[in-house]
Amino acid sequence: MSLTISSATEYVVGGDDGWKLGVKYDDWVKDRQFLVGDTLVFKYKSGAHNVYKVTGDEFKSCTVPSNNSLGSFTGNDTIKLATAGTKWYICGISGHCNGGMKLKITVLDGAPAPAPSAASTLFAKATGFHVLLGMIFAIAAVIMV
Ligand SMILES: [Cu+2]
Repeated sequence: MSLTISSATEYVVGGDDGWKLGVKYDDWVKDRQFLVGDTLVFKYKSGAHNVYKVTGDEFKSCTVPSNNSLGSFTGNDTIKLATAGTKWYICGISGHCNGGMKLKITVLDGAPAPAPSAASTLFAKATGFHVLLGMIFAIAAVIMV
């Protein structure tokens, strides 16, 4: 069991482009880090596309599995990344996977160590300064009495 502090992220696959032909999904994946607990959302015009979770071999050969492992195709298909490892998704419409509608991501286990935020560092400094200020006033008060 690992304790996850950060909240889960929801990724709309392809960003504003969504799930369609003509999007370079490798480029979209490059700058993102996927963690267990995050969610993928495939957005597309219902009926125009679909989403299948596939194996690495099926991904390479663009083979559409006979079962739909993602449930219904609504055009707003949400997938929770439940386990770490490499995940492959393709569009099952004929020719679309070969046309580029294929997504490969690596899901990492757990959250990265949270870096101390600038705000909390500032707060620590401010607190230290106030303690110092308080001591000066306390000393001044003693002298004045
Ligand atoms: Cu498609």
